[in-house]
Amino acid sequence: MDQLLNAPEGFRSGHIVVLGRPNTGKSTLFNALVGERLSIATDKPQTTRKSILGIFTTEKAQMMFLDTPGLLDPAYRLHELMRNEIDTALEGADIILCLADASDLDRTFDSEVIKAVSGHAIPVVVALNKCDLVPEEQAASSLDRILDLASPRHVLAVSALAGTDVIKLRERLEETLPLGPRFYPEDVLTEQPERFFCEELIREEIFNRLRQELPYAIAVQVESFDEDRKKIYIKANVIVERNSQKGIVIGKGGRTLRDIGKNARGRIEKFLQHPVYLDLHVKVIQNWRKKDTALRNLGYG
Ligand SMILES: Nc1nc2c(ncn2[C@@H]2O[C@H](COP(=O)(O)OP(=O)(O)OP(=O)(O)O)[C@@H](O)[C@H]2O)c(=O)[nH]1
Ligand SMILES: [Mg+2]
Repeated sequence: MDQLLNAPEGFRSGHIVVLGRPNTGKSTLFNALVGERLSIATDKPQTTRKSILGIFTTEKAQMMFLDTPGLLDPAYRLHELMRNEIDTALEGADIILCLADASDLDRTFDSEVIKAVSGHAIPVVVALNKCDLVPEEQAASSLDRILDLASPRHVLAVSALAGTDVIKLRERLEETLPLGPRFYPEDVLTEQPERFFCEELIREEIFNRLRQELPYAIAVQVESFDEDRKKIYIKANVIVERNSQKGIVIGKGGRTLRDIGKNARGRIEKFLQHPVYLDLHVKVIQNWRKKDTALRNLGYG
């Protein structure tokens, strides 16, 4: 953000922080609002670990969306760092876009979420997501309850997955932004480097493929990214916490790792719009989720 770019009078801009409990559909909605699949989304809670910037620019406004990890009570150091990501994002927020899950309102719009969105001087917009999963009357009474509990500036029912009322929500956010300059050229979508997205696409593949606790014990680190070849050469390590997990990730005869690599390569090629050679390895770093140095080396915190 070196220079502010020319913008017409009346232009609006600002940071919109997407906040909510794990698995409420924040990343799915973030992608729909930005119009690009920048953030990985899976059916498992705690998919997002770092906040991700996604920029949507119109003639009238520049919306800088920040996807964040799910709000949870930290159980180990990685969780604390995830919590810090939310707090840091909130420090620079112009609007809080809070997500509740229409099919699980009590859990996703509980006292802690209400506390997290209360007491800010900035507007709060609540989106009741996953409305495709509940009858219309239920969604309507949930909207009333949200208004009763937290009196946000706006409350809207949406379905991020089906795309229902996502544009309406984006228009509402646009109107709610403060007047401000254009911070980024209009073709800029994000700030994170390509490596980061490669790591995330591999991690998404692992989340989708592996069961139970294993996805949570995994991190992905791109060790080298060489564009000076016919195919982009990417060497990436899948980090696990214990030797026994290494065997599961590799699978019988290396099959699981091969399948993860094959699918991830396809996704990365689509993302980079270029052929890729993906060199995937599995590495053990004992208890990396609990150790500051390991977490730092893996890009967390
Ligand atoms: N039926 C339905 N499912 C949805 C909707 N939005 C998201 N989902 C699903 O909900 C699950 C979680 O979505 P994510 O976008 O990863 O949720 P998240 O809030 O980012 O989750 P964390 O990053 O783990 O906090 C995925 O399986 C999505 O496909 C929706 O509007 N309707
Ligand atoms: Mg997410």
